[in-house]
Amino acid sequence: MSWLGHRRIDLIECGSTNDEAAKLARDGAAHGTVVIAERQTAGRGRDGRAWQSPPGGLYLSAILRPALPLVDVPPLTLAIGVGACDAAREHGAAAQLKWPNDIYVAGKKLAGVLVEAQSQGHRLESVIVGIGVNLATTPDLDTATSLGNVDRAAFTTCLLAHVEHWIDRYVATGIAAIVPAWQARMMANLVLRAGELVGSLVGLDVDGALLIRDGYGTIHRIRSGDVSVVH
Ligand code: BT5
Repeated sequence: MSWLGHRRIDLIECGSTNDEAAKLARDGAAHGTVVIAERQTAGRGRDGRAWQSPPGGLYLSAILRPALPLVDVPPLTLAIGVGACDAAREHGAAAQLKWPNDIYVAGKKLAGVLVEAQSQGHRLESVIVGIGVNLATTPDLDTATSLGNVDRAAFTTCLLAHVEHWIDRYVATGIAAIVPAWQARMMANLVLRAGELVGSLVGLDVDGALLIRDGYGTIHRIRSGDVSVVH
C-alpha cells in the first residue's frame, strides 16, 4: 500500500513548499501529505542558503508523522537521499550521493534535500521532507545540472515510490539497512571539515556516524556538530 502522496496539493507558485507543508502540518495535515509547486519564489537550502527554483523543476515537500523519537530523525534524511538517488538513476542519470544529502551527476548538483522537524518539547510532531530536483531547466549555476526532458509527472511518481520505500525500510529496520545502501551510492574522495579536523570521507559507521580519515590515517567518528564539505 502506498501512502506517500495519497493526498497531494499542487501549486503553481509559492515561497517555499517546506513552509507550505509546515503550515499544513500545524493545521493537522495527515502523514504522507505532499505539496508540489511549479516554481518557488523563496526556495530554501540548508543554513539559510537559497534554492533556485525556476519553472520546469520539481519542488516537493512531504509531511511525515513517523513514530520515531527526535534523535532518530537525522538518519531518516539519509534514507530519503537514497530514495531520491534511485529515482534519478531510474531516469537514466549516473546519480551519486554527496554527503550529507545532495544528489550529484558527473560532479554537478542535480537535487537537494532539506529535512526540517517540528517538535513539542521532546515529542516529534512532524517532519517536513523537502526535495528539489532540476528537470527541464538547469539553473544558472556552474555547479548545477538537470535530468533533462523527463516526464515530470512520471518522475514525481517514481520519486515518491522510491522515497517511500526507503522511509519504510528505515522505520522497520532502523539504520542497519540504510548505511550499506547509502555507502553503495556515495561519492568517494570527498574532503570534509569537522571542527579542527580535516580529512577524507571513509563512509558511515554501522550506527550512521560519519567516518573521516585524517592525514595520518587515523579514522575519526563524528556523531554530531558542524561538518562541511571542503571539496
Ligand atoms: C539543499 O541545500 O541542497 C536543499 C535544497 C532543497 C530544496 C527543496 S525544493 C522543495 C523544498 N522547498 C524548499 O524551500 N526547499 C526544498 P544546500 O545543501 O544548502 O544547497 C544549497 C546550494 O545549492 C546553494 O547555495 C547553491 O550553491 C546550490 N543550488 C541552489 N539552487 C540550486 C539548484 N536548483 N540546483 C543545483 N544547485 C543549486
